[in-house]
Amino acid sequence: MKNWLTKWRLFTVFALMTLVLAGCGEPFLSTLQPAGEVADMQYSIMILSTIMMVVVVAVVTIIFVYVVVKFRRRKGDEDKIPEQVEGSHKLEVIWTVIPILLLIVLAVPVVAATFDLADTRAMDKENRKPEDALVINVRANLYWWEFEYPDHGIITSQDLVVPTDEKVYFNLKASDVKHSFWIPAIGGKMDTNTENINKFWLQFDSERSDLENEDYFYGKCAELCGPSHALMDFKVETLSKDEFNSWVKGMKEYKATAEGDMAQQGEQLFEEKGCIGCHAVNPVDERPEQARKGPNLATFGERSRVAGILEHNEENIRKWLKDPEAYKPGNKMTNTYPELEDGEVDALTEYLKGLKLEEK
Ligand code: HEC
Ligand SMILES: [Cu+2]
Repeated sequence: MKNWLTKWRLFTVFALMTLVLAGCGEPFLSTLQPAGEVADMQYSIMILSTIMMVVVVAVVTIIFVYVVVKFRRRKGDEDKIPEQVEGSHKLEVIWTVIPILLLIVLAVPVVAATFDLADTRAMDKENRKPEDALVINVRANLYWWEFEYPDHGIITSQDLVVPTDEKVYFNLKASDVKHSFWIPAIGGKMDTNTENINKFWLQFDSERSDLENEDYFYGKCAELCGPSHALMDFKVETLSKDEFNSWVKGMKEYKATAEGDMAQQGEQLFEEKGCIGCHAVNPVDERPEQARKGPNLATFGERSRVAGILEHNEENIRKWLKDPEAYKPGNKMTNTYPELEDGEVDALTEYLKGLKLEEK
């Protein structure tokens, strides 16, 4: 009876694991469906090492079964001792050389790829021009992301916008605790630290960026950083070079506006309630980064998510402003402003919804 129970318990665990793993594999979020040069490289190394592991396991299993069958104790032969191979020179050499060969086969592409991925000379070049190599400074914060385009003097939050089919170079750092920057379908990940800047590059493939159901690739924080770590998501929007250039132009000229009474009331509240102390509403923000305590809200009206996670609609904006703690425990906005009346929430929501790049 007990035996039977244990067996079924194990079965249930495996069945559940299969179910959970079946949730992986969305193209906008999967290492197994690479959509860029870096992800391709990492994927092929994964495949190579998996094949090698499977071959090793298979060969060892076959030898094991063969030995068990061949050398089993037979009736009548109970006292017979088979030939002893301890210290056999030949065998020792064989099983030392094979792993060495396997390691070499694995090491050569891994080391080559490592150097390739770490090659950020283009971004450090003296007199680098923005056309040669696009550089983006990523700053990870509890629990939001900031993307600064130093060549263009603009800042975005939560939504990373990149051109396709070219190398994009990243300076990575964190402003509070260690986080990790990861776009599963594109490559990575790399830690963002508080005490130094890590650098790497990624490339976003135009063809494979044509996602069927999602408009965006998903980015994640891959280093446990606090209660809302799992909610520290960002989106990646991929644009052709031309589209990207006109986006940059639009962002440089962008000025937050409030149209209509309600939105203007919201704009006023945004200052009175101290929101402006943490949130800029324009992409050109020359304050030092310590002063940028919350996500830049420029173009917030056209984001696909509120706070990186909630679907972007009026109701969710209201809910977030009323009680951010309910959606992202431990976030740095909770309790930093007086409680808002319903009318105030309405006005603020109207103002935020109107922060758009379009039709400007
Ligand atoms: C002490 C600084 C601070 C103040 C004051 C503050 N916020 Fe925030 N806000 C933040 C932080 C930090 C986040 C990011 C939370 C997260 O995602 O973990 C945030 C997130 C948001 C978001 C979601 C942003 C996004 O990118 O999706 C909105 C909208 C927002 N705040 C509006 C407001 C409004 C309106 C006020 C004023 C009533 C306000 N905030 C006051 C720090 C602040
Ligand atoms: Cu994090």
